[in-house]
This record gives sequence, C-alpha cells and structure tokens, in this order.
Amino acid sequence: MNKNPHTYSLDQNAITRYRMTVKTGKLSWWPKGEGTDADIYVRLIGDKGQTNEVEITSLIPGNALERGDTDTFTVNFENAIGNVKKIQVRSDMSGVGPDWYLERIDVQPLFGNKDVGKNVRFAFNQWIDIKKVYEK
Ligand SMILES: [Ca+2]
Ligand SMILES: [Ca+2]
Repeated sequence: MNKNPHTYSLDQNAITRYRMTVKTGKLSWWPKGEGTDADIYVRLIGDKGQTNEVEITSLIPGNALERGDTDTFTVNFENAIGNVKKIQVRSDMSGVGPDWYLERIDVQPLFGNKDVGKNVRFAFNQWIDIKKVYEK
C-alpha cells in the first residue's frame, strides 16, 4: 500500500499565516539612527482582500528593528487574502529617535510551519519617519 492518508489538497487562498523577515538598513559605517523603538504595524493586501493590521514589534523578542539587523517572526492574520500583492507599513513614531530606515520585508506564506508558495519581497530602501501608511 502506497496510499498516504494525510494527503490533502492545499488551497492557497486559505493561507493566513506568514513568516516575515524584516531588514533594517545600515547606511554607512557611521550610525545614522537607522533603528527604531517605535511600534510598527503591518497589513498585507492580496488579490482576494486585505488582512487586519498587526503590530509586528510585539512579535519580535528583545530590541526589535535595530541598525543592520534582520528580524524574523511569524504572523497569524484573521483572514485569508489569496496571493500577496502589496504591503502596508506604518509607525506610531513613539520613543526616542523613532525614524526607521526600512530596507526590505520578505513575506513567506506558511501552512503550519511549512513554506507554501513563493516568498514575496518588498524593497523599501527608505525612511519611515512620519505618521502615514507606506505602501509597496
Ligand atoms: Ca531611529
Ligand atoms: Ca528597537
């Protein structure tokens, strides 16, 4: 018998879980305040809708989003959105020196802890330094 009872058909549209990898920039050898201690919020937009907004800084242990750092964490959203097309990022601009140089965010769809589908990379390479929604 070769039958696998655990075979399932995975509906890509049912994904609500993602691994995100956020890279904070390091613009030169001399620190320019690239890191931040502000609260950062993210929302994903797909071809079938958009997620709720999640505060990613509460999902990162220790001092999140510091100069040159790569922070990796898993996010569970409330609803599925189909294929990821865009991302929105905003800062509450709290704390000392809240300006943040965001290099990029990678978004990998997960089923359980298994990668499914392609990683989507959003290149920002810009300062997040006012209270507005930045979309890529
Ligand atoms: Ca800063
Ligand atoms: Ca920080």
